[in-house]
Amino acid sequence: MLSSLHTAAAEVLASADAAGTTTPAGTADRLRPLLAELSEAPSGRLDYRLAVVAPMKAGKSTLINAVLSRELLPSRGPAMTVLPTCVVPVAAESAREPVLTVPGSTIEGITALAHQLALPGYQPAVTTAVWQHPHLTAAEARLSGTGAAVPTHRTVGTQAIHAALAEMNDLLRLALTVLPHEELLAQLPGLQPPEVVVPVPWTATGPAGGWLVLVDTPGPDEDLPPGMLDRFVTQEIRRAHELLLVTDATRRDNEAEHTVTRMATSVRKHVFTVVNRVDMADEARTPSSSPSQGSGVRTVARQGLAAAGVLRHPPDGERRREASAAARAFLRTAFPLDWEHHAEVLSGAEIRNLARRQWEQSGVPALLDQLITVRARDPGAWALAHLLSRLASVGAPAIAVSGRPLVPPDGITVLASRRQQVVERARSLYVRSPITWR
Ligand SMILES: Nc1nc2c(ncn2[C@@H]2O[C@H](COP(=O)(O)OP(=O)(O)OP(=O)(O)O)[C@@H](O)[C@H]2O)c(=O)[nH]1
Ligand SMILES: [Mg+2]
Repeated sequence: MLSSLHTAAAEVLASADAAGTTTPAGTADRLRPLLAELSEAPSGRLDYRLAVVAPMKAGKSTLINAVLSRELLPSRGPAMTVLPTCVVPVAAESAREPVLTVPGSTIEGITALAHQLALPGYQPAVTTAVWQHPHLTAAEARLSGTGAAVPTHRTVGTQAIHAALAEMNDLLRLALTVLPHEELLAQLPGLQPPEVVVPVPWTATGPAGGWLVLVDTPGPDEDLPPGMLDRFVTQEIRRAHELLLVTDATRRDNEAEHTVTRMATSVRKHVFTVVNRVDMADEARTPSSSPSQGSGVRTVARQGLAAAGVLRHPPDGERRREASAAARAFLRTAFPLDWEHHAEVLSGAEIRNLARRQWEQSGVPALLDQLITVRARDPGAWALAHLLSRLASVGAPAIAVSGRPLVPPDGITVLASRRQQVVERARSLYVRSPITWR
């Protein structure tokens, strides 16, 4: 459907680049970045990217895990995420288990960093870094092993993916802490986000006709070499169609929150706001309305994740061991001081009822209802609407500019009319979607 638009856009650009010609101001600059998206579409994959951005430790990874109903992305008390990670939720029938794919360029980049870190000259710096950040001990141990620090291209299953992502992120964190700035700058641009396709209970979308991609990002305010993580975050903000800005209810109105909010709002994309960790903040510090960007919800991601773990397993399903591990993890979160007592006295049905209540109270269902499931129903349509609206701003049909030849003579008119044809077609294809086609 979009190939005719790509041809028209390429013709406008080719004419605009020809010597001595004039196009309406800014046309080429606005059109050029769209060309890649227009040519990607005929290959059948239209992504709608929703980037999750926040200061460090606001709970980005935990929130995505809660949405996925499984502990897939690594999270912990000390700083964790370095490399942005794409997550594609699909219908449970489309995939039995989550599958992680790491791009070849990322494997090469991380392998090169691992080899550098393993050089004897860096040993003292690595030892000091691990002494300061004991959670990196495992990454150091893998470096001295034989090639075990190298990520593999494909990994299947929640636990294996969790471990693989934790390894990759910790290795990168060690590299960011130890290696000189210039050497890192040479490797980092080659690191493309890994991608995990995950079965979830709340969508019927298979891997066809457009994918919703949730992008987990690092906290740009981390105490690492300046600019390193900003670069990843800025790139994902630029690539995203829409942003999910998470703020931490226990750390409101500080410099970190202002920085991330500025980064998110500077690009003029729709921002949906989540105030997370509301269980840890007193009401006085958490205004009931969300920050300035309009729509938003308040969440307790950790509670949502623990409850979802219980609810994901059918009460009489085959995976009993996993179900009882999920029940224990849930009770540990719900009753940190005496969870063992609750494990003894509560029946399976009582634990499920409690989990259902806590899931509802966690705010995660509200996030699903207000934002995520709406986008997941027709991600291709949302991506297309976004693309068409950006194309609409490229240039009005050309009018003569101070007597000089106008180029393309009618290229922009052709582009505009093809765009209109695509809009009409999309209107008839996606009649039930809440998108306003313009
Ligand atoms: N009490 C409470 N803890 C939470 C909540 N959400 C996340 N956490 C905990 O906060 C810690 C940090 O969560 P992460 O998901 O790693 O946060 P993040 O924003 O991804 O962190 P970085 O990737 O390091 O920037 C973990 O120990 C989570 O279990 C919440 O709503 N309430
Ligand atoms: Mg994280």
